[in-house]
Amino acid sequence: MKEAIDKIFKELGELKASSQKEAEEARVRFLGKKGEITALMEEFRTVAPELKREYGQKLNELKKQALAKIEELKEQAQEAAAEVMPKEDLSMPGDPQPLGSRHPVSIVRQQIVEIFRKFGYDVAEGPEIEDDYHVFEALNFPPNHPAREMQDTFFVSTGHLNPLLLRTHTSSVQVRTMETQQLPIRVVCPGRVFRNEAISARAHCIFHQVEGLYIDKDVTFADLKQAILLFAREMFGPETEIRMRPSYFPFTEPSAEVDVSCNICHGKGCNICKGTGWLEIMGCGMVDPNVLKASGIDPAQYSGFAFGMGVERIAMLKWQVNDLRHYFENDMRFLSEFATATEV
Ligand code: 2NM
Repeated sequence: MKEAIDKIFKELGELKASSQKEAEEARVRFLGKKGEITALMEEFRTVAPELKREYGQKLNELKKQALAKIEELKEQAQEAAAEVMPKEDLSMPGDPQPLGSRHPVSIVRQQIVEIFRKFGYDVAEGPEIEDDYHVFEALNFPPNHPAREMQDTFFVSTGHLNPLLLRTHTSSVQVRTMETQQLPIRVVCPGRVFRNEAISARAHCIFHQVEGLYIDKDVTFADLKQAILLFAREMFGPETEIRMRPSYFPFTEPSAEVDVSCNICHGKGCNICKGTGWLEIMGCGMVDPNVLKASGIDPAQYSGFAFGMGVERIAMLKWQVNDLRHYFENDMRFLSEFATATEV
């Protein structure tokens, strides 16, 4: 019996387990119902009385060591398993990654540009920080025109002849086009513009414009009217009619405001068109000879038309949004309304 006890002591010392399962197998082998130590405990009953004390102590010690060793092996196996097993449950579905969508202002700007591109217009962009010359001087704004005042324009630098400012319209890009491009010119200029205005349901200090310019020999007001009519029908539907009302801009003569027929009430009168049956969408006119001259184009040989529209305004009409501020607040509940409205 003594040898058997010593043999198990030795085996316990060398015992290893690479998994919980092996550790459990070792427990069964030594301490299970038919285990080696259990068998020795049985045998102990038959040991001669004078040896009982010595063997009893040894057996108790052996059992204690076996229990401790197996416990240790189980803990080691568990730690090793935790290291290779990720803590996350890989069978769980992934984190949702919601797709973004285009901003409604961006959708409408692209739609406007795309219509004119189809008509053969190029697209031009230019700087948002401009100089007085390209925003006002070259566009026939008289020196004391109110648009040049601090309360209308954001200035970047003042105190000299050609101050830097944030452009109040994208016409400055068209001046740069007239200065550099060969004639004839057909161009649309989309972009951000800045005006020092109090923010309200209908005005914002930052908004977006698309302006257009067409210069060639013998361009007439009839060409302007037809271009605007075709645009309006592409944008608002084939039934759309337009009307023009006389207006004034420093850079065009004659000038007009353009209305489209209200395609919500079809002239019956609704709260979108304020009962008039018409919606104002843009300004336009024949380019003033002074503007052509300033950019080196001979008004005796060439004539042209120009137009400008606010993208937010068109977007408000298109989607019947009654407050411009929705387009700047980036409230997800508003923006997600346009999640699928990306087609042009
Ligand atoms: C408008 C209305 C009328 C316009 C004029 C020019 C340029 F550069 F040719 F002189 N660009 N855009 C224009 C004309 C803009 O916006 C309401």
